[in-house]
Amino acid sequence: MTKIVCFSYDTVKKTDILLIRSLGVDANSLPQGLLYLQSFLRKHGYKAKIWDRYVNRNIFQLRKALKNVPVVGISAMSIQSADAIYLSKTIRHWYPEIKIVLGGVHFTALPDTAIGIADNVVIGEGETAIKDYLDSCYNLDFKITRLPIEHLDEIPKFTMKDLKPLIRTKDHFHIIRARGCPYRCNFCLSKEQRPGGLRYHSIVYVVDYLREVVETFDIKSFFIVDDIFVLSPRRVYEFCDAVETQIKKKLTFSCFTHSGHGSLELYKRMEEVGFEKISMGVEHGNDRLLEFCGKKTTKKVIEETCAKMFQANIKINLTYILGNATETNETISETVDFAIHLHEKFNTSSWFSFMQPLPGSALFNNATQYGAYLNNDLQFYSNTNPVYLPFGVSREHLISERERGMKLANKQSNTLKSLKLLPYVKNKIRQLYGQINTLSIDNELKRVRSIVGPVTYK
Ligand code: B12
Ligand code: SF4
Repeated sequence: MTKIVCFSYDTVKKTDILLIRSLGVDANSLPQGLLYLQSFLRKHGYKAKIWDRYVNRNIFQLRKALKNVPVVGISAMSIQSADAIYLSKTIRHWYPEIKIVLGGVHFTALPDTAIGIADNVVIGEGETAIKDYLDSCYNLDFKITRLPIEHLDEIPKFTMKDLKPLIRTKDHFHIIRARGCPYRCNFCLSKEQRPGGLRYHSIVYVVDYLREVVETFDIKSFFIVDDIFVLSPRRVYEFCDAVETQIKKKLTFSCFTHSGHGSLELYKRMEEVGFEKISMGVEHGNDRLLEFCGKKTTKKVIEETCAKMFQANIKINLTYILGNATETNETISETVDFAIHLHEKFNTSSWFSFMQPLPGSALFNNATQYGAYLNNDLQFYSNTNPVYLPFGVSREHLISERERGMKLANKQSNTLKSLKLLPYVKNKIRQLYGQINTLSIDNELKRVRSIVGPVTYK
């Protein structure tokens, strides 16, 4: 398609679009989705800039940055949706002529909620959609859906210049090797939400990018945030070989696995090249619930997978969900007991979340069939506040069992603590820094909430 010039100043090369990541709870992450859009747009001749609200929350500076920008793209997960609504309305008020496009997992799940606050909404992966939107001079139907990009390497690597202002920590720098997951857990994105299937970047693409990040920012600790990194053993070996031969510095990695995937040899090989911690969603300590929620695994398989990682000398971080549909007080206790058992056997660390029926998940559509909302305001969804209660479970039991789990499934002996004094102190300093940062995010979120009011769709 020929590119139509929408603005007379196009030739001077001003910003074609400002991409904003909205604010929610903090996770020290990078706005990867927006970085992908920026790179893809650059390849097609457009200049996109990123405004990350986690980096800069100053609303007056944002107003200034928007001068002469024709289009704004705002990205949100559900916990960031209040901020996205606030930004849309505020920008519309400041600059009625600016086109506003909403995107990201929240608006993909609930596109109709963009009506009245934005000009357009992009459903699903946004690279081709946003390019077509700019190509058309903002003249597409309200809801824009395009096929996901099949070959991920078609999106150029993020440049170091783009990354520089967005890096807030050198710890666990996020990278992506693949998109997609073959499982369909009832609390995660449903099939309709991600039609693209499993796709990988080539090894050359990933390792070149890794090397550039290491050399430019002296970053040595990486978190590969693919849904399940170990799905294809061949690709994991390929990654390990490439890191070993092509990167001169000693790096550390963490990633997600899924029970039943990865042999002992594979985990040993991963440990050799620097994988020091692997996270796995266990979710439930009851086989019926593991089947019901879509994890397609059993307690036995989970334990076997932990045993392999433990033998390979990799630290194991396990996450659990309390309060899924069809749970009872007994199954909640079984989950906590299972977590304590795995902790005692494999020294795992454990994190317990209360179930949150998130837009885009199967549970969001049928939650009230199995239980009741305690609070359906998306702004208050968090891992530590129960917002949903299955019919067979009491609130008190849910809360007290989480406390028991957090205490006993993370217990560390004093001798172990004192032996690891340095990492312990480092961790405390990091926590303190995190708390200060979170405080200022919390203040901005409080302000936004008081303006937007409740965000409820159920
Ligand atoms: C990696 C990951 C994380 C990482 C990093 C998160 C991050 N902010 O970068 C960590 C582990 C820190 C994390 C934490 C959380 N996560 Co998370 N996470 C993911 C995961 C597995 C991949 C995200 C990713 O990087 N995708 C790759 C990029 C390329 O995709 P993308 O961001 O969606 O962007 C594309 C499109 O959405 C679109 N797009 C996005 N924005 C825009 C904007 C415009 C204008 C346009 C046009 C297009 C567009 O185009 C992009 C490119 O194609 C997803 C599941 C998934 N597969 O998506 C869950 C997921 C996004 N996480 C989820 C949740 C709930 C959380 C937490 C709230 C969990 C918790 N309770 O603590 C926290 C929140 C942290 C935070 N404040 O960011 C949910 C969100 C559900 C929802 N309805 O909001 C998901 C979908 C998983 C699930 N449960 O279903 N997460
Ligand atoms: S929870 Fe994990 S395994 Fe389940 S669908 Fe989501 S990413 Fe896949």
